[in-house]
Amino acid sequence: MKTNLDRRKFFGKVAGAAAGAALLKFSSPVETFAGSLLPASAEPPGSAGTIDPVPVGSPSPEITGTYVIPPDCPEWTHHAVFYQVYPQSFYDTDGDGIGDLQGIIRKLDYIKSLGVDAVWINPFFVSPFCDGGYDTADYYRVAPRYGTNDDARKLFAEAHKRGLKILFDFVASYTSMEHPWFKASAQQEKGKYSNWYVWTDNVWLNPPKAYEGAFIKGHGTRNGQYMQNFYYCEPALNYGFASPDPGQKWQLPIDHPDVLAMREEMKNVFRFWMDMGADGFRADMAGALVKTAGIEGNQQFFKTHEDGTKRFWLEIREMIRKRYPEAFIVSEWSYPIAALDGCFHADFFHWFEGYNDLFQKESWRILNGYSEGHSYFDVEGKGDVAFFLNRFMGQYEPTKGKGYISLPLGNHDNARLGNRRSDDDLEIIYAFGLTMPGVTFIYYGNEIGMRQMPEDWPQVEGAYRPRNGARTPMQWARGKNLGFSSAPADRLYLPVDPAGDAPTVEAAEADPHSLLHRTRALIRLKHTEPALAAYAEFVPLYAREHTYPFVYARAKGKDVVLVILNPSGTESSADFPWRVPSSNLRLLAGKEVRVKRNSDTLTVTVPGRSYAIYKAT
Ligand SMILES: [Ca+2]
Repeated sequence: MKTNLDRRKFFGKVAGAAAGAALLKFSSPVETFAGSLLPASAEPPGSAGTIDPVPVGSPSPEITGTYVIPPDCPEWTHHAVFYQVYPQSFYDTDGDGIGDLQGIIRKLDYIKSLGVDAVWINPFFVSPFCDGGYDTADYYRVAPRYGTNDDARKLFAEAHKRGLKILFDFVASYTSMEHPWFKASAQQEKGKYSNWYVWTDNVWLNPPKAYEGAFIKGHGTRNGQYMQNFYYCEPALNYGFASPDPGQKWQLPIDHPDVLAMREEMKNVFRFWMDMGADGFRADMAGALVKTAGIEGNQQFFKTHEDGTKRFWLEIREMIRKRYPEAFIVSEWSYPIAALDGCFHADFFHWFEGYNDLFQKESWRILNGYSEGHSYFDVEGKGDVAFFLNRFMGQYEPTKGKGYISLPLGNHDNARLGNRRSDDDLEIIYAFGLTMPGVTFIYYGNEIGMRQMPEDWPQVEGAYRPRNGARTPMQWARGKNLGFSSAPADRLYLPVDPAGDAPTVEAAEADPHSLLHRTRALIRLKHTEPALAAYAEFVPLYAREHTYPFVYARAKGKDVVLVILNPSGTESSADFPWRVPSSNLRLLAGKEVRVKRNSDTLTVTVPGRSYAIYKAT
């Protein structure tokens, strides 16, 4: 098995240092990152990969206030909060039971009122919807159920009027099997599109074992087998093979002319939406372009930093630099070391087991049958934040100054965070998500505490559990379909939450203590506190195995913010070094905790299910 991971030394390395930034002082030892490719396994979406840990928890963490601003991240992203909209479930304006682009336009004022900077919209392109629209059948046209290209143009313009940016969903690694390119490639006759997808050259001979389970036999008139992504209906576009096997002639090199032609077409797709007014994109399965022996399924998200995959994104990034300098691109790669290496401005870091350890470790919470254990953010208080942090630091330290890591606050592939959690529990999670370094993404409805629907919920368009229970219609107000649509209830994309006390925007707006208002306050904090800039220093102060609370500092110059989180149900205390010149702590959010200062040590005693964000003044 081969590995393409460098053994790199990160100590004292400062890349692209911006004005005002001093040399970084690493207070926690990050010596080398040494990885190995994982054994091949076919895991379904929702499973997480292994990220090698790096030990953290230096005995004397230093808050220095030093930082490096990633040179290419536009100004507007430095304190940015994004709102994710799942278009089919957001707001339906024409009564067909499915959300639409006009619906998003209609709700832009609400989105703006949250205080967010930008919106990421899941795919809204022509599709047979075998996988909720990720299976694209025409990259250049809005799906009729969502509206028209003119609606998209209007959506971009209306968002811009309000100072909001819009990211589209760029699905570059596969298409729908209904895409005309794939239909042409499935024909016996050779043509322009024959090599645009990964096909073997013999239907009877199985591909090498490394690709077991990745190929579908017996489709079309072509003699061969095509490579799928997760679903059979999602054939992989052909970005070539990192090291083509000479014994397998069908494996094309990454610079094969047909591979290059396909890549050029994908760049046209990118320019098409950018020129229409989009402000960037989120890249689906960004690490999974170039194929590598031994990496299958979800494992393609991480542990892959094949030069060929990176090269494609580097070319996109170069176009952004030249043509769209205000744009922002974020990857679903979950391997920041590769994704932020000149390719993306930010990377979603959620397909790794440390993320599960935060929010969804319990099997009844993740609902994919692959996990068991305890989330750190759970009232039971049996979680382990050190497990998460060790893995986080292993990616964070070497990517400082290169781009932003995003730990999303829910998304369309995971169970809702509101899964047997109270609003108070969710607020602690959001306090964490909005004070960690990097940019924050909030999944629609989480700001009002929308709940995960039960396991027997209808499964539509490839949304098997837990996805189906997390994609239900946005809950706007009491009354018919909770204000989502005027269609009969049985025609809705998915049924709305039937609970009598299902949270709604209307009720949340009216209650000054609602989760919605508390979330807005936390979003505001991320914008106003210099030390909460995406690039500001992050210093874990107290993060012990199976212990609460979790305490860290953020700092930018003399601005220092102290974050204390205790999601467990019982009071807990911690002492940690605290060497900042200012003597007072002013509460910015949460509830006061007991704080005792003893020369260079701070002792905090934190009630159960509470948090505090302080500013050193
Ligand atoms: Ca509609």
